[in-house]
Amino acid sequence: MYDGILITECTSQNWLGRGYGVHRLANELRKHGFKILVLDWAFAIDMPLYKKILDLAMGPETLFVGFSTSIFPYRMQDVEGQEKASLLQASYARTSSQEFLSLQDEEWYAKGLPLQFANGNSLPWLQYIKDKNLKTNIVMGGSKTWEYFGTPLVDHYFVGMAETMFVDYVLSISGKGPKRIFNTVVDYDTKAQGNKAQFNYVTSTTRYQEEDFIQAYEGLGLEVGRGCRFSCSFCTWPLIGQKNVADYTKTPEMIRAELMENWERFGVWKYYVTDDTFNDSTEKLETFLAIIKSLPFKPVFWGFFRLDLIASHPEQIALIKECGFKDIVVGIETFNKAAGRAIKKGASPAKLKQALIDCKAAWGGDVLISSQFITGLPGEDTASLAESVKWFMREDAPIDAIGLVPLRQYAPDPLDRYKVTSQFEREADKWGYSWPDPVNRPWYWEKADGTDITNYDEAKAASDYWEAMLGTINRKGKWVFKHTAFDHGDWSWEELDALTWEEYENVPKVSGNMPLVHKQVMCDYFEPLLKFLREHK
Ligand code: B12
Ligand code: SF4
Repeated sequence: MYDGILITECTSQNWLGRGYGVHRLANELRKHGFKILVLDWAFAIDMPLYKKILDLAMGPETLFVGFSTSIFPYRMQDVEGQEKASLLQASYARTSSQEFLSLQDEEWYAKGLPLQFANGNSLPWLQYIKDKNLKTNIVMGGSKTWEYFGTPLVDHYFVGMAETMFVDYVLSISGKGPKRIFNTVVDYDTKAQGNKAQFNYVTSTTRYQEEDFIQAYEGLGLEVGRGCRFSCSFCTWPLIGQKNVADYTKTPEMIRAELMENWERFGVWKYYVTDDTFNDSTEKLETFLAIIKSLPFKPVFWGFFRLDLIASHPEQIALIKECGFKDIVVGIETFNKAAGRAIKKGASPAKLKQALIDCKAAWGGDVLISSQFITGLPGEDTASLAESVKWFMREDAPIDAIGLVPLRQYAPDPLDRYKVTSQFEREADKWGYSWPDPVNRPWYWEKADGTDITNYDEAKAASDYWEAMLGTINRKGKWVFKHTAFDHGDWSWEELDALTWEEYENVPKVSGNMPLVHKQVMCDYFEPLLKFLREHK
């Protein structure tokens, strides 16, 4: 029986990776002696499986069941009347996004917990918790929490990073710590920086349990630093504009220990790095490289990088490859000067293009580059978008995948004080944005900036059109993160690289093979977990 259960979705369109946020929280709670179960891959949890797990894991002492909304489907995404949640806005991995979206019509997927919750059918699921134990609290947290406000039977919503607030809460409800009153929406330390004696980020570490059934072929999360020193105008993350990013970079010893433990216990060698800007300083890359070189194995990484920083610090190009990054995302957003200035990414487009050319020339197929563009930014018209797309349509374009997404921003709402809004949302007048129907279509903005993209629908049509066109280019990159040991062993990068292109193309990838992914998580995770829970009841 567990003191607490945390349930999370992990987007499975691209690779098999765990939801890192709840494992973080579980680790912090375990320091206080709480017994916590984390349930990953919520998409595979249908009602019968959910009941089986709760029957085995819940008891009279269970203090809470928590749901992480971070990778839950978007609820308010150009869906008329919000009748049906959208899984993704779109994806930088454009070839998979349509296949992924089509899952909404697959019965087994539609019955899964995340889509049921997003479509407003969570009541029977939450009622089951209360029926088992009326005292068990139901909580929600994660980056989309505000979209789930008002869910029946939820006791509390946690906004932002929750290592301090959630631990305070569990200590309070368990009687192990000071009693305090918590509002329905808990948001008094959204950066988790308020009490260093209780939670010191730089020495925190994330360990996994036997009942996590971590497999060698998985990609685990790795947080090296937390917080971003930039403040892009469209960004809705709580930790932007941080002047003290160096204070929120983990110590080399902690990073090394986490990598070593996961290698020795589970054989894990793939990580998605959660830092929003991994290359915020060259020193950070050098320190990371020193850690990697000291390991007895060669891990590979996926991560986010700023292209303007690579352009102004070209020494980073060699370092990124040497560190073992195989798959990187650079958020370019636009090659339009006015739009670039508006979002506060004002580097010259010529410089950015040259940086991409230099990266591709240095990396070839060893480091694949994805990027995302945003349509509907101030000052950018369709002709400007067409020009950027034309540049990427060349067979030798220095990029491996490119996605376009319409600018996502919502009408002002009384609940805004509980969510992280973007600068565009806060200063909509300045940029010419308005929302004609804030109650029924809060995502639908209009824009008066003299360009021919005058509303959300036009921005969406433009992104769909150009994305489909870019999808016709045939690029020959081998994506190490998109693989899993479906009907073979855990292939190393070298084994994958040794395959001919034809062989590689015939290997099922995670994206587009959700029934196989489902089968695999049932076999490697849920079945052993049920057995474990039965044996430890
Ligand atoms: C890795 C990542 C991904 C991976 C996820 C892989 C995986 N298996 O998890 C992939 C590439 C698939 C992905 C996809 C997308 N992502 Co993303 N992603 C991230 C990223 C960089 C790291 C997430 C993470 O692990 N963070 C570290 C952990 C510790 O933080 P956390 O998850 O937020 O958890 C903390 C709190 O939220 C809270 N918490 C979380 N769960 C719970 C549950 C309870 C009960 C409680 C109390 C608290 C709580 O406590 C945790 C500890 O402090 C974040 C940015 C960031 N740095 O967080 C963006 C981010 C979450 N992504 C974002 C976006 C926009 C997307 C995409 C839409 C991109 C796209 N256009 O395709 C898709 C959407 C996917 C979806 N269905 O939602 C935005 C979300 C914006 C928003 N407000 O919703 C973020 C915040 C980036 C940003 N700067 O804007 N993403
Ligand atoms: S979009 Fe990325 S780089 Fe820009 S402020 Fe947000 S986290 Fe930082």
